[in-house]
Amino acid sequence: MNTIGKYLLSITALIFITSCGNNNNSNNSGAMSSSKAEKVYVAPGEHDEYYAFMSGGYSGNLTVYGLPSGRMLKEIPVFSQFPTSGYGYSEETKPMLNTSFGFVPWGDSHHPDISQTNGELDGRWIFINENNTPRIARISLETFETEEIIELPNSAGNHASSFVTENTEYIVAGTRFAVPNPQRDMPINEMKGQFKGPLSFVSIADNGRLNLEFQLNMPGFNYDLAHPGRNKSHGWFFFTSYNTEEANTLMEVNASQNDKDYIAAVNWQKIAEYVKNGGGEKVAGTYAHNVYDEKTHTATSTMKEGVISVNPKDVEGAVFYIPIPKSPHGCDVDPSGEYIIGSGKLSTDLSVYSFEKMLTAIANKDFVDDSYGIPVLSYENTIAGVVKQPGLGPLHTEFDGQGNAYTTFFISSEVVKWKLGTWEILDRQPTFYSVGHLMIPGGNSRKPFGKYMVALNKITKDRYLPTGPELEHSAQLYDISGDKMELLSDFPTHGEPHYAAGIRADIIKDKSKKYYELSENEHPYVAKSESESTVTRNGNEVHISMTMIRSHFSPDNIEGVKVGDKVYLHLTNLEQDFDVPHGFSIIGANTSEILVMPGQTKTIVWEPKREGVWPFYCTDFCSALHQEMQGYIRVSAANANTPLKFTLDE
Ligand code: K7E
Ligand code: CUA
Repeated sequence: MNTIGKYLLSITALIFITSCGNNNNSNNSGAMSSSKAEKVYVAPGEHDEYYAFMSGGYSGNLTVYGLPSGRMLKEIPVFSQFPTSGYGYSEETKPMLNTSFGFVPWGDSHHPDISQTNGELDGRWIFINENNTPRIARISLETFETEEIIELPNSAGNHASSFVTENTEYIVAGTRFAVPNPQRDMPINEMKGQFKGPLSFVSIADNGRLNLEFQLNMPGFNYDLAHPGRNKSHGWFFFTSYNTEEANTLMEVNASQNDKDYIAAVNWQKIAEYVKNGGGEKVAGTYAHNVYDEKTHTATSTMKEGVISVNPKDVEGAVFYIPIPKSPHGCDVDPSGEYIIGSGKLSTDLSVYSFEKMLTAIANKDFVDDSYGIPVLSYENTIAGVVKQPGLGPLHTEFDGQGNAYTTFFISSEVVKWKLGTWEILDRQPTFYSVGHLMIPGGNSRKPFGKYMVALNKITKDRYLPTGPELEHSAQLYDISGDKMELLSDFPTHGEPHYAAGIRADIIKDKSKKYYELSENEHPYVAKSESESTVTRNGNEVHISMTMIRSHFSPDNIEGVKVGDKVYLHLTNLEQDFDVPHGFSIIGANTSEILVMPGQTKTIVWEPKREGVWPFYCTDFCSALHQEMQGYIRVSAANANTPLKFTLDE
């Protein structure tokens, strides 16, 4: 949303300035503010009622907050190396960041979405997209660790994901940038009709395993956001697109020429059936599929080749376009599955489409046009209603399960509550400042928990103490249990949370893993007790299986390592107790420390460059004698014949 943001900022600087005025804290005094404080106060030792998972945007990660307190509970590394835990630095996790472009240490994550059963959040996994090097990740909500990352070939700018269908059958991913498919060397200004916009359909097995089933090779527009149908519209997916102009330069002007762009309505069940019956053709496409195994504590990366591509014209009755005014962004489906809300960023009104009317128009072959062979339905025959002049720059809509919708307006910097069916505006509340997405826990399911709403704001300005030119972004928590939305609190968020996913805490908290069973550890270099710790040499490779327990390493003195060796330190944390990690670091290592959870094994590589006696230590304050948790490795000259020796207390 950065680019959109800047664009809208530049064309509407005046409106923006007025909306970012100094009307903050207007109703925060006295008794009112103390009753608000009570609503967000979670006493020491007590737990929050909801988890909120915020995308990290350009941090590539996912952060976990408690609601209503706004306390940050954890940062989960997903697409970016994370020295705090060693993710992407340890030998076991480096494969997670492998791609067809090689090792990519960073990602841009926008939209988390929690798995569902029968349209309700089930709390098994959370998925999140990566925009820049198109990928989707699956994170376990038992371990809060990234377990799987699949790359999406032939796609560029995986923005319209990772939204899941109501039984977690599929995640779809759009391509934000139209690109040649297959990629090839060609003049950019010949893109019209030549570039494509493949939409990827990734299936999810019962054990969570992701599989790229097929890609729908759509015309070369930019597919921006998507949501699955639910309830009555289950089986369909809806994508907003922009740049139906197929412009390739000065997009802020040239991609805003047409009065209307399209929502693509895709009957994925029909296409899945078609593919199951042998439809589609296998086209080129190289992609990495990375899976983390909880037993070996190790990830493997497999490079895959080829993907089934479906031409939308080949599956009759599966793909349609619905006209939508002026550069749409958000595309949201209400809990009943009947209403599809498209937010034209430059439109003054909000268009709401009817799923039933769409089906009728399709049955009557009521088409007004076709675009590259895809039937275009009429606006008039699909529109359910229009929310008149709700605000400026609508982006995203969520639902409370009580028949109300909440839409964010970036330019007028507010959230507007309106009624589904009557389209009347019920309330509006300012946000500070320039809200992007909003999140109601479960807001993307059949059963939202309509108690809180979080506005995810782009600009922070004067809300907190200044911290130089860069301020963390800001979230605002609203109580939406009454007729009017009530702003309760602000809290800073890390990176750029575009979207977030919330869930009632009791659905997942009791399943949260406390430690890994040492007896189930199948890492090839595990040492399950101090007596199993070893040092072995194989040419110039030295493998050290070392244990950690409060408050020493075994072994803690090692000799016989030489300059030019490649030393693999395999660390096993012997603790079988909740929340007792140990860390490991050694001077001269060209990697981060690693943090090893109880029962887990992790490896760092150290290539000693100079002779000497080099210390290592535990990085996590684990006991009163944490500071004593240390040791030495003696490094001799490359041609020395110092015997290999390792001891703990001689
Ligand atoms: Cu609107 Cu990436 Cu969902 Cu940003 S996107 S706000
Ligand atoms: Cu182990 Cu500090």
